[in-house]
Amino acid sequence: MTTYAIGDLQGCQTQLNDLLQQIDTVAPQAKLVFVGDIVNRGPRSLATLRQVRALGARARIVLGNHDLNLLAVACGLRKPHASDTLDDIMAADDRDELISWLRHQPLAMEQDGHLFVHAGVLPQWTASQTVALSREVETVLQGPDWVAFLQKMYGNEPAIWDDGLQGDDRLRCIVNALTRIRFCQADGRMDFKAVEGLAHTPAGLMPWFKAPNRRSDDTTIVFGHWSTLGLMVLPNVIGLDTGCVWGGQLTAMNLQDRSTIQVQCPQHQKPGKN
Ligand SMILES: [Mn+2]
Repeated sequence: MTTYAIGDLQGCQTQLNDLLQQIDTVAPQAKLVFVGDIVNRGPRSLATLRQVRALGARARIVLGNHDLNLLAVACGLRKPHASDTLDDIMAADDRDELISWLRHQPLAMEQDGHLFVHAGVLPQWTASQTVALSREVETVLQGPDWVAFLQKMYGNEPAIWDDGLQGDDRLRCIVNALTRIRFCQADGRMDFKAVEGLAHTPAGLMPWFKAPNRRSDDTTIVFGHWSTLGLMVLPNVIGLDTGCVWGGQLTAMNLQDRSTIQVQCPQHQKPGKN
């Protein structure tokens, strides 16, 4: 069975439609995995979320930082950012069902020998450990205390992993790695300032997937989140955020032969935000 991994949608539902039609032409019934940031910044967050959910068992997703932001806005913890485009979801009849569905999605998952995350993986984690740590977050997010958890989720510390981390610090570190990381130090200490591509790598930092002795390097990791990186294809690393909301493309990759399908997108947001 063919599987296509699909980069950040960010509410670009017109392009999602185009892309799905093209996939159906070459591989009808192909399985789909979305690498997160389904919503926000683009023009059609509600329609995008509904469409991905309606794909049912054919599609799986991992949550991105914008998807978590939607959950925080939906439960009243955060005010929408000026460039957020979540109002149509907030006003939708099926809002509660959509939010509940989103809240029950994973932050990391393995399928067909690939590990899927929105942003990245810390060098201390194996692929299976990454999924187990993601489960710790999912258990809380899907449980009765999910609003209290979201309230404590935001913040940049602790920026470095330690197996002994506990409670909110532990969950925050896991969420930040899986949904926000781009660059880190050699020891895996996360940086949250640099948002440019590899040509602008700050001194002392490296992309998370180049960290030395990364314990997940025996597994191909598929991720999104980093539009300034563009399409990144290495033997064991596939970055798929090609910046559709910024006027780039929406990219799908066939994970069997690594062929791509891309849809060009109009620019909905000016670069400079993430
Ligand atoms: Mn993101």
